[in-house]
Order: sequence, then structure tokens, then C-alpha cells
Amino acid sequence: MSNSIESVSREHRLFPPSEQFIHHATISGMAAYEALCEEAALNYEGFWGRLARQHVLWREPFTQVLDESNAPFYKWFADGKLNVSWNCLDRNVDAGRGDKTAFIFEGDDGAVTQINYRDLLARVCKFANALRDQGIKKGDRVIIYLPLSIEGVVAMQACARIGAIHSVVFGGFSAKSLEERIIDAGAVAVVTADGQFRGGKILPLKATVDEGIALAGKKSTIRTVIVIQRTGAEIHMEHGRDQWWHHLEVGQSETCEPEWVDAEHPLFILYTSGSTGKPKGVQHSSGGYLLFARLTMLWTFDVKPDDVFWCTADIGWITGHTYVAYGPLVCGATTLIFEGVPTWPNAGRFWEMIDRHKVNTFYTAPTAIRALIKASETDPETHPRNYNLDSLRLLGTVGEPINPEAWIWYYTEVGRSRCPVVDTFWQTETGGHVITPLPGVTPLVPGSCTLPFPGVQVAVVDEAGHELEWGKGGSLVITRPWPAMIRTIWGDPERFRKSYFPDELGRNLYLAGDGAVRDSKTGYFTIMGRIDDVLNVSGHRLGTMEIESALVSNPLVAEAAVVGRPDDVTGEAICAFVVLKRSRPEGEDALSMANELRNWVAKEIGALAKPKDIRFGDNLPKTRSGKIMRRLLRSLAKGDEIAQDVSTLENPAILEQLKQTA
Ligand code: 6R9
Repeated sequence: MSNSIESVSREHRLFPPSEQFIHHATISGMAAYEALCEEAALNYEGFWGRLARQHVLWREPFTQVLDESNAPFYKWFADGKLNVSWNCLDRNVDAGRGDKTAFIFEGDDGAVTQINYRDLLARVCKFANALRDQGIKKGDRVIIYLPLSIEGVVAMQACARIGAIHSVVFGGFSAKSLEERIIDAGAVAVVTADGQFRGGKILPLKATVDEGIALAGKKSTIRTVIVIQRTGAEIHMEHGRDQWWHHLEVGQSETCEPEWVDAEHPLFILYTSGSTGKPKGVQHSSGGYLLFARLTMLWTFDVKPDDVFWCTADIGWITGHTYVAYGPLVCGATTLIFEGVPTWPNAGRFWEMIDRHKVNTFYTAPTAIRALIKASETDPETHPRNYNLDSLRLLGTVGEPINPEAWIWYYTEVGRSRCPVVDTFWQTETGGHVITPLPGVTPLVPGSCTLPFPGVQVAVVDEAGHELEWGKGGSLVITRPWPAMIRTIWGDPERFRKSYFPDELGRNLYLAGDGAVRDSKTGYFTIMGRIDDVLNVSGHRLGTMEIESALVSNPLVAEAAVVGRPDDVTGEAICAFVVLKRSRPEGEDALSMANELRNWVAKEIGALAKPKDIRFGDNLPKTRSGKIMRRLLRSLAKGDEIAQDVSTLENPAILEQLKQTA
């Protein structure tokens, strides 16, 4: 951690907000920001209550803002009633924005479709009615396993309309991962597609769903599988269970009375990796989540009525929930969604699309920026300078720490030194931005996510939960509940309490799992990365334990340990140390064994979890008490000199073995 702290304090460049943002931003100037923070400090409930009344449409108003009686199971606006889809759709149509484009969809092949708010509402209603016809009702869980598409958002909004709880599973996850989520969520339906297009290829989805349900066997609670025709690929349709989306929609009414739910009614469950065990089902609320989605759109992205907003995240991740499926709609914005990958047909695709669709706000991950920097070096034609990016007003990043070099490139080459870069720190569990610059307020420092979102109380603490002075690295916590916070882990409240509100911290502090430091002069936050056993590979969260269990479930593997090592493009890369039940493979044998294990992990979890490096040893380095020496493995993975004391190692020769990647 100390290296990164040094590199942070070396970063002295400061980029004050532009005149344009100072004059036109919704929150303009440091004084306005400080006034909001002060309002929250003086009257926390009054602050959030005022905003919730101003920004959310309530069917029945709430009388209590925050209920802390069963902390850390907090309740926000609990006796208020609303419907999220009504807030996102009817609200805009009723306000005369029915003709306004809600989504511009660009397919992998470049074909463009648009849908306005009126038609989107009609499609959501039709699908919501179809879901009701299938017997799906309030509180039922529906798995959505779809590519990034208008239909994906329609499915999410339709669930919200009838009070069903969706759980979107990223299309890159395997049948095994689907099986786990189906069982854990007790889902009654899956919405999927015959397949998806990505980078010029057709990938199956429905076949994976069939396999996932088959794996779940008797534990599967799935009654219906709804299938969108996207690729036209030949697929199996199970009689009595599988239905075509376009058949179910026939004859459905274009209106659908929303299910009025309590503010605390779960809007969705989204599975994410933790440091132990299986992925956890992060449960979000309806009212608090929606409020935060709207406020962060308005304040961080300073969204304006005519903006074209582009967040490149897939709906399978939280970023795609808050900044594709809910936030832009509750603000009546126009959002671009893209089915394909940034490097196909070439690495100029993003820049070309920004020009084609006149994108104003562009929000992506550092890993994509780094990959595109690299690509523009090998193929100069794809460099952003070759494209017209005049429409851009604001840039954003999310998902992992951004290195100052990538930040500067993004700012100068993409934003032409005109557009602020908002480095937004948040998590699946936080629902929306918790530390972020505001473009009309915050002087920017490359690599720092700067200051808390107004109202959010953040601190850096030591192991006992005591706040550290600025300049000292520690653990990032949120000291007060906030409206969009995780409510529980689906089906496992005890794990929720232990993971996020550990007793060691002494009081109810939300433990983010990230290391952070505040600049000793400005108080700006810099995130140092995860301090638990969670890896961040291309902005995707993966637990080392998950990958280890996948590896050891292979009959040839005796033992495995997984660590992360720095990678220029993906931020972190997965490095697996493996002991086989047979003798240690070498040369060609090791290469083919490594590939076999990579494919095994892809089958168990998904291709995104494939280890980049696999190293074979006769054993793993352990302490006398039998604990795997992970710090040593991290040094080995990085190729560092071994500085640790290895005198306790039973077999020091294995260190030489573990230095080599297969
Ligand atoms: C939104 C999202 C959360 C983890 C988080 C942290 C890392 C996200 C970041 C960042 C530094 C940023 N992270 N944004 N680190 N600067 N701006 O990514 O959610 O997938 O749950 O990941 O991502 O480590 O703890 P999620």
C-alpha cells in the first residue's frame, strides 16, 4: 500500500472546474456543495427527507425518513408507497416527454434502433402483463440472462412494475453460476435470448440456461423460461416451460396498473463476489435506491434535458442497473446502449459512436481506457484524435482505481482538455456514487475520486474503527446509513451483518472492503484497492476463494491458491498456484494442463474468471500452522524479490518452481 501512497502524493496537477460548468451545473461552486454537506450534517433526516419528497414521486407519502431501530437493517421512507417503473416511465410521458428518445440502441453489427418514452412505457406494460399472465407476482424472483439490449431494460422495468424482484446475471457467467443463483434466489422464471452477438460472433445463452436449470435439478424452482429471438439460432424449447417473448406479448394491453410497493420492497438482487464463500445476493430497496439513482445522475453527471448519455456498462453489473436501466430514465434522459465490444471491428468503435450519436456524457471503466490507449499505439488510426468528439461535455470512470497516466490521456485525448473527468467511487452495495467529484464544484486531481457525494458520511479508519488523520492509509467506511445502501444479503442476514458491519469496528460502520487515504492538505480520497480477498479484473469483482474452489473441484487438482498481480490493461490479473494430484507438469505438459484448468474455471464460473497465469508446484508455501503464505504468493506473482522470511518453509525448493508460469 505504501508505494501507491507515494505515487498519490506525487500527483500535484489540479484541474479546476471550467467556466461552463461553474455557470451551468446544477450544483455550482464549492459553497453550494458545502451548503448541502452542512444541511446533511445539521439535520441528516431532514436533508434526505427533503430530497426524497422533491425527487421521487410517491403514491403515498412517507412519514418517517430513517428507521434505525433494527440497525444495521436500516429502513428508509418505510411507510411511503411508490412504483419505480411509474417513476421512470409514466412520469416522463405524463410530463409531455412521450416523444423523447429514451434509448438509442446500436447493435454489434452497427444497426441502430431507437425507442421513445411512450413506446418504452407501452412495451414495459405489455411485458409486465405477460409476466402476470405467467403467474408471476409481487415478490417473486425473476432471473434476467440477456445481452445489453432494450429488451433487457424492458424486462427489468416490467419486473419493477409488477413488484417482482429481478436478478440480472451477466451473460458471461456459466451454467454453473446460473444454477447457484437460481437456487439461492429461489427464482420462478428466467428471461433470456436464443443467443447474443459480440465482436462479430454469436454466443449461446438459452443453451446455458437449459444447462443451469438441469444442474439445479430438483432444487430448481423455475416454472417459466421466456426467450427473446435475437440471433435466430436453432435452440431447444422445453414444452410447457419455455415461451417465446414475442408470442407472450401478442394481444397484451399497452397499459398496466403498477403494483404499489413499500419503499423498502426489494427492487432487485444482484450477486457479487465477496472474500468468502459463494457470491452474495445484494438486496436493494425501491425508494432509497431510486432517490440516489436520480440524485447522482443530476449532481455527478449534471444531466440536462437534451443530453445523450452513454454508460458503457452491461446491465449484468450494478453500473448498468443504476446508470443504464434506472438513473437515466428517472431523469428523462436519452441513453445510448451498445451490444458489442469496444475493439470490434476496431478500437475506434467508441469514438466513432460518440460522434455518430452526438454523445454528451461518456462513462466507462479504466480498463477500457487502458486497452484503447494500447490499441491506439499499435493502430494509430483508432486514436481518438481522428474522430470528431465535439459533442462531449463530461467524462466519467468507474470500477477500479484509475492510474494518473490513463486519466490524463482520457482528459486530454478524449475530452480535449475541455471535459471534466468524474472518477466515481462506489460499489454494488452502495447503489450509486459515494465518493465523486461534481463537475461544477470539484477541482480534479488525476487518480483521486476526491470528496464524498453530498450527505454521504465517509471516513478512513484503523482496525478498531478509529478515524485516522489525513495522510494515513486505512480502511474505508461509511459512518451513517444512506438511502441506496444494501439492505441485506438475500437469505443470509447474518452474513450481511458480519461482512459489512463487523463487531471489531466497535459501532455500526459500513466496511467497504477498500483501502483508502485522504490527502493531508485537501482531504481528497484516493482508493488503494481491495483489502480483502476480492480481485478486481477489468473492473469485475471476483473472490479468490471462488476461483480456488472452482480449481479444486477439478479431479486432477489437489490444492490451489489464487492471488492478484498488477496488470497494465486489466488492472489486476488472476494468478493461480496449483498442486496437482499427480506429479508436477513441465514444458508442453504444463501448458496443456494450464489450458485445461482455464477452461475448467470458465465452465465453473465464466470466462471472466480464467486465470491469466497458472503456476504448478509440488506444494504451496505454508506457515508452520499450515496457512498458505499469500503475501509470498503475491510477491511471486508480481515477480518481486522475496523479502519475506521464508525460514519456516518446509520445502524452500518450491519457491523456484512457483516462479515459473506455465
Ligand atoms: C460500481 C462498481 C466495487 C469495487 C470497489 C473498488 C472498485 C469502483 C472505483 C473503484 C477506485 C473508483 N472501484 N469504483 N476503485 N476508484 N472510482 O464497480 O461496483 O463491481 O461492486 O465493484 O470496485 O474496489 O470496492 P462493484
